[in-house]
Amino acid sequence: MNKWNSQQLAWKIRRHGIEMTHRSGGSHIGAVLSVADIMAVLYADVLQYRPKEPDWEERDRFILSKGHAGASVYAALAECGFFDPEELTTHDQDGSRLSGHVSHYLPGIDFSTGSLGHGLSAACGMAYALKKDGKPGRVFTVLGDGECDEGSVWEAVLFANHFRLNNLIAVIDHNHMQSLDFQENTLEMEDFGAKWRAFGWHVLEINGNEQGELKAAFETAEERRRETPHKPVVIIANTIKGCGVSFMENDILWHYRFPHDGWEYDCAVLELHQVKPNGVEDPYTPDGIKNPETPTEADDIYKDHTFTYTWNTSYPEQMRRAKAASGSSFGMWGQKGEKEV
Ligand SMILES: Cc1ncc(C[n+]2csc(CCOP(=O)(O)OP(=O)(O)O)c2C)c(N)n1
Ligand SMILES: [Mg+2]
Repeated sequence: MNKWNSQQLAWKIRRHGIEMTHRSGGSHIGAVLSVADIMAVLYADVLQYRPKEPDWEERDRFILSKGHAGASVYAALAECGFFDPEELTTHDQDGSRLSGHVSHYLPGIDFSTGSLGHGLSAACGMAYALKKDGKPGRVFTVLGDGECDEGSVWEAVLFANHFRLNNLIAVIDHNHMQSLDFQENTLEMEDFGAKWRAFGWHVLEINGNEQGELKAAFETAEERRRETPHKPVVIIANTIKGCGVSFMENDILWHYRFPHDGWEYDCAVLELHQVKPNGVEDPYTPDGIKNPETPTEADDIYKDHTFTYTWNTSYPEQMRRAKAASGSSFGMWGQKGEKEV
């Protein structure tokens, strides 16, 4: 049905994400890389849609509530046939439909996002209306973990339970980081799963950069919502911010910084080329990078850029916990040597 399998699509999302932020000087590449596997599994394996008929009544609805990662949904939509992937190069530029945060001017986007804390509420409204009208579509939304600091998220969590919205599936991109620091240094959320459970939701906790785990979780979510038709489902997907480019992983610098000309862009592209799945072409640098620049000792790489580092003595422990929770470590692509199709 789909042109790409989820491994191929995740790679495409990452490669487009690097290019789009590189060209536009736009932010949030760390957030795009962390959510890439979630988006790929959704668009390759889970969501029901018709790219040439984006308003198809029976489609599943999707809202990327962490709208600052707009590049990820744009790349997924373009690669799945909603619009020409060439348009991705206009990302975040004057006059483009592809604004830095998600815009409903694009086919396949049902709701604009970027101001955090609204996607789940909108998803609740859609799920409620579909249920009330006896329509088949499901509603999926992806939130950031830092986004869950917003009070409106928890109002929506209550609402979904009260109205028994079992056609609603939320995914949290739990990368343990927000814009300036680790989540637990900003606003403590643990035990995150227990909070959702206490609000009446089915909770599944997985590694959100492992596509096998993601696929299994979406299947379980489908079973759960049929078995217990009174509960919404949340998948807490533990991820790594920046996943797929070793020097961006778990480094908060890459929330706002874009890959600059020189070693930042060259090394990011090279790393992606090392794990390019069969059957996928790189539309920007098909042969990789000839004579790539590499970082020197003086370059700002593998240093800590979190806000609280200077005073927070528990930092190394937090780092260890974040990595353990996502079941991975720095440079995971290189270590896993994945080349699946
Ligand atoms: C209401 C609102 N406040 C602040 C921001 C600025 N902002 C953009 S991204 C971000 C951090 C979000 O962290 P998280 O939800 O964990 O997303 P991640 O980038 O880690 O995936 C913030 C505070 C915003 N977009 N909306
Ligand atoms: Mg986060």
